[in-house]
Amino acid sequence: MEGFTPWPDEFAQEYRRAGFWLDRTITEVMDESFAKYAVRTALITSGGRELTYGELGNLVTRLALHLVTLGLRKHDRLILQMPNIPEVVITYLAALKAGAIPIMALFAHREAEISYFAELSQARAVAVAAEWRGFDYQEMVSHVQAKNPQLETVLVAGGDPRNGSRSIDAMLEDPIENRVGADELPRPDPSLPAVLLLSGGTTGIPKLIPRTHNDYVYNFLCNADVCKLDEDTISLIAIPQEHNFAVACPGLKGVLSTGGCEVLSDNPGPEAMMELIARYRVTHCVAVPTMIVGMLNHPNRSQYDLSSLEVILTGGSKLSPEIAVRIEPELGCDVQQVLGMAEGPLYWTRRDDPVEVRLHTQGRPQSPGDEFKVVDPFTGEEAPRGEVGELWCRGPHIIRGYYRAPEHNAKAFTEDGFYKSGDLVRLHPSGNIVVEGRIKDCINRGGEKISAEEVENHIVAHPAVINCAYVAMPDPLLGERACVYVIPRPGSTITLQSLNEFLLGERKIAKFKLPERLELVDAFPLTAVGKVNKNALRQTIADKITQERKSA
Ligand code: OOB
Repeated sequence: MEGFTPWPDEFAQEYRRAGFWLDRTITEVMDESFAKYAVRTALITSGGRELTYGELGNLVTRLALHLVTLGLRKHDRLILQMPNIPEVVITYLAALKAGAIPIMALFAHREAEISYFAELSQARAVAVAAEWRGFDYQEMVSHVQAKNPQLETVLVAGGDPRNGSRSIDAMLEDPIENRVGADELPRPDPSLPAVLLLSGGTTGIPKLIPRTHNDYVYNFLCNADVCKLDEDTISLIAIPQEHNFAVACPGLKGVLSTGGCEVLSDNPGPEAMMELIARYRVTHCVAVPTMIVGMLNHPNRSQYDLSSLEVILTGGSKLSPEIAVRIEPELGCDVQQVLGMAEGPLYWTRRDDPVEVRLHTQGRPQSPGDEFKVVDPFTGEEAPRGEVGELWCRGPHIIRGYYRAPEHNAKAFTEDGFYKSGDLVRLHPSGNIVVEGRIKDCINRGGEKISAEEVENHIVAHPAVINCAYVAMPDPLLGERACVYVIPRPGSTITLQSLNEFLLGERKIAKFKLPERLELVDAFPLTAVGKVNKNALRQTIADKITQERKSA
C-alpha cells in the first residue's frame, strides 16, 4: 500500500514464527468473541444503553453491510469522530468489517485538523455525531467537504442528517442482512494497515500512524494478557474511545477479546467516574493521572463504594510519585502504569512487581519481541546504564514509518528500524524504565498531546504577531499547560483573549490547543546555533510561576 512502510521480511517471518502475528484480521478476532460470548454483556454506556456480544455483533455486521452498499471500498479511509456514545464503538468495528481504514480523530478536533486529515489521507467518508456540547459537526464537515471533494460519504449519528448525509441510526434500524449477503464484505490483508491513529508525541505537524491487523491484534491480545483481563473484567473508559489507550491498550478490543464488559462514559469528571465504578462494580479503571488526582481529592469520594475496583490502568502522562503512593491506601486498588505511544511501544508495570517498581517506574515492554535502547540522542551511542537518554524502540507492534511522511520518517526512525520516541528515560535497577522528560517539541496537557510547531504556525498568521514560541508551563493538575511567547508587531496590540478568538474563529483549531498564558517579549533567547532556546523559555516561565505563587 502506497505511503506505508512494512516490516522487513526477516522480521515479519520471525514475528510469525514466534506466534506474535497470527495473520488474522481485527474483525475475525472480534467475530469470534461475538459468537463465543453471545449472551454476555459487551458494552454499557453512560446513557444507560446495554448491548450483549450477540447484539453488538449483529449491529456491527448490519452497519458494515450498509457501508459497502453505500459504495465504501476495501482500504477506503473513513474519518471517525464521535464522543463516547455507543455508535463510536459500532461504527469503528463496522468500518473495519467493511474493509475500510478508520482514521481515529478526537471529538475535540475542528475544521483545521479534520481538513488536514482528509487531505493527507484522501478519505472518502467521515462519520460524526450530529452535535456534541453545542457544536454542529455536520456544519463543520460541509466546510471540510468544500476543500475535499473526494469526501463523498457523510455518516451521522443522532440528529437530522442534512445535505445528503446518511443517518447511522436509520441504518442500524434497517435489517439489510436480509437483503445483502455477508460475502459482500471484503477480507483485508492482515499485513496491511487496518487503522490510522493520530500521533500525539511527534515534533511538527501531527502524523497519521498506520497500524496493521497483525500488529494491532497482537497489541491488544498481548495487552489483555499483561493486564489480566478475563470474562469477569468490567472496564471503565472515560477517555476518548478513539485514542489508542482506549481502543487497544488493552481498551475496547482487549476487553472484547476476553469476554469482559466495557463501561463507556462520555463524562471524564471524577465524580461521574466514581458513580459508574460503584453502579456497575467496575474492576479495571482506565485513567490519565489527572483523573486519578481528581478522584483522590474529591470531597464526595466516601459516598461511593469503590470496593469492586481491582486496578487503575494509568498512562498518557507521568504519574507523579506523590500521587502514586496514595492510590492503594486511599482508593483501595492496585495501579498499573503504562508508557504508551500511538506508534506502538507499550511499557507496563506488572501487578506482581515489587511495590517500589510498581509505583515509581513506567514499566518494561509488554512483548518479549520488543527491543529497546536508551541512547545519547546526538551520537546514537547507548547511554551508560542508569543514565538518562532517549528511548528507541523496535518490535512486533511498533511501526516502521508514519503514513505518507517519507521525510519525517528518515529522521524519526533509525536505518535499522528503531523508532526514536523523543522521550527521555532512565533504566531503573529492576530493568524497568523511568520517564524523565522529553526532547520532542510538544506539550502534554493532562495526557492530551499538542505539537508546538502546529500551533505556532497558526499563531504567526495573526496580524499582530511577528514571531512566537509555544512552550509548556508547569501545572499542578494537568502537569503542563501551554504558554506562548510572542514578539508583537510594533504599534499593534494583542491579548490572550484576542489571540484565542483568532485561533478558534479564523484558524478553527481544537480548543485544547489554545495557549493559556501570553508573554510579550522583544526577542527570544537563542541557542549556540541560533535556534529559539525553548529550554530557557520553559525555565523562565516556570520560575515566574513559582515567584507568583510565593507572592500570592
Ligand atoms: C499515549 O499515547 P500518545 O501517542 O497519545 O502519546 C505518547 C507520548 C509518549 O511518547 C510520552 O511522551 C507520553 O505520551 N506518555 C507518558 C506516559 N505515557 C505516555 N509520559 C510519561 N509517563 C507515561 N506513563 O499517551 C498512550 C498510548 C497507549 C497507552 C497509554 C498512553
